[in-house]
Amino acid sequence: PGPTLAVVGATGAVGTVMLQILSQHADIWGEIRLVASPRSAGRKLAVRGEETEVVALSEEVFDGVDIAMFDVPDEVAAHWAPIAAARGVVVVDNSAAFRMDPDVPLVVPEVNAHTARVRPRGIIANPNCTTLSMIVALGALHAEFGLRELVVSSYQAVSGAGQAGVRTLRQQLSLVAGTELGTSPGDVRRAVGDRTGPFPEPVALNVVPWAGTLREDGWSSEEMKVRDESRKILGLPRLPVAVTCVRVPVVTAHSLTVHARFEDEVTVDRAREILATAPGVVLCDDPAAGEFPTPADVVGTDPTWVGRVRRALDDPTALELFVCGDNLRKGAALNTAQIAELVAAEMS
Ligand code: 2RA
Repeated sequence: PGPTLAVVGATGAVGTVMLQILSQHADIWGEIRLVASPRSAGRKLAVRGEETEVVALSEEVFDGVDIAMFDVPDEVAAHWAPIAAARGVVVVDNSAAFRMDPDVPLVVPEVNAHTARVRPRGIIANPNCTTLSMIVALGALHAEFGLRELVVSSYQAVSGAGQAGVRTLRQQLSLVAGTELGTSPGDVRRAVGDRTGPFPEPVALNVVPWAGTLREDGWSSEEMKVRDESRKILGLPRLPVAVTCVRVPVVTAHSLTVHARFEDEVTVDRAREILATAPGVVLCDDPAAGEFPTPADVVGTDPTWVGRVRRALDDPTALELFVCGDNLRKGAALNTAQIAELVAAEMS
């Protein structure tokens, strides 16, 4: 039999997609153990077509496990990932707890798979979904052109904030649907009241220029993650990166506008060739035919979709792109599963 896998956080928004992916990918696993908080223990979930009972997180749950995929809050991962690693488990962690630890590789298989082999703490980190929604395309362009600077704005779906984010948008949409709201200052806010869930402002009929928590000098934690993680994944520790993160009323699939400046002059033709052939990327770029990626079409798919490829009007070394990716698939569960599969291949 193949290696034993534990899915820790199996009942959450990302955990649910992880189970779908495990049922869709080649079945390389022996036992798959589903683990969650004591509150969810005893539930039965389908994986690989079998009903599997969820067990409560404990030290013993890791006995005999080879690889564990964690999708739990940062503080839970910070506590439990080292416990699992100490029991010989290779942990692939989707929280922010270890991403910037120099002894923990931050892995995107299409970009830096080789870094997954060196993991002194027995932990491999999975990047944040916003970074992941663009980095496969950027990694491909960087390999050819040499990235020198990034300026990015995100358009982030509410499922990035978990099931509570999705519930909040749906409830707010039901409050504003069929009304004339959105025509005078504050009318949406009054209709939504305190039902803003994990967001600081109403997200229905709105955009909210905020994701995460407040960091120094007005930056958000989400913006710092995109900067720090992009630098680490691309191996460019001093890359200038400017990010603004924005929440939009989309259920799933993050989008980003990207201004990327490279070492030398670039051509759109060569950029399009690179993007059209890069593993994990789909070029969808025919504005004359009304073709560009949008979250509504990209949701539920695996690749990073790229459109609107243009050379900057005032800088022949820079490209403008619109990038879209499913934040629960490549942005979280899929990348985690791909890393787990890399590690499993080492064991076979
Ligand atoms: C969000 N990227 O979209 C975050 C989740 N890690 O809120």
